[in-house]
Amino acid sequence: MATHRLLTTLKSSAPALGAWVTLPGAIHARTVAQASSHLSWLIIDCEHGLISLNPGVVETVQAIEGSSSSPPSSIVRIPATGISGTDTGLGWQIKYALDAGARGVMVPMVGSAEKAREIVAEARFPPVGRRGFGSPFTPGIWGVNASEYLHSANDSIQVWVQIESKEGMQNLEEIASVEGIDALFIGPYDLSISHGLPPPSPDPHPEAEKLIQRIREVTHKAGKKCVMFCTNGEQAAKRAKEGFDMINVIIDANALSNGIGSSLATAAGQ
Ligand code: 3PY
Ligand code: MG
Repeated sequence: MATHRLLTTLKSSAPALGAWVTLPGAIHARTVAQASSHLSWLIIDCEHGLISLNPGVVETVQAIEGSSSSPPSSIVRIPATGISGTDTGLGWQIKYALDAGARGVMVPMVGSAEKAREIVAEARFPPVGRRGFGSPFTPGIWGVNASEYLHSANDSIQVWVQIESKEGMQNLEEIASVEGIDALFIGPYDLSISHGLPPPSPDPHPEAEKLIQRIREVTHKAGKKCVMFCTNGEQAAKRAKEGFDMINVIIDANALSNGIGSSLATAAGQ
């Protein structure tokens, strides 16, 4: 099977650590990918980041894939949401991200099991789903031939749904039990504000924390992986001890401005 870094890490006992890529540009993505040997995955953020699905994702995935012999796996967060009753373009966006060579997709604000099933269908080839097969480029980005790609994509591609709304919390058990979903991803910012709570600053409000722990428990009970979004290494180390399987550690833009800011402050004697 065509494997990749995240799948290998998930087979070990250590949590798979990731980072967020919001800034466009192939060299930028490659620089992030090469920043740490601890990185198992990167989110290419087309929802709130500035990377376009076309052509931004193709360049970004290629830059990451070529960054080392065992590069972090590219997971594309598409702009369309999984809010119930909306037709937000999920289908073509998932197709485009996967045809660009991504190792997985993540959909924001998934609210129901029906939406989760729709996401699985768009991300998996028949007979599991309804993804079309046709890109002449995708197998080459993975370094396999077309037949190998077709036969390993369904098992190899990660499908993540974000739980970060009241609707998502109400339907949590049903969403967690949808076959073909690999992981539930907690977005603590949207989860907090959708419940009338202040956003994390940087740690979540105690009431939001209860929701976070409930998502982790329900996800694990359903036999799925749970992913937590953090914004610094200390938070991430704490979440690793709590048993999260995958943890986002940092956002590229914040790392850049914090690094420049703190060096300049030191130089200025502060
Ligand atoms: C959230 O916290 O809302 C997220 O989506 C994480 O980026
Ligand atoms: Mg969010």
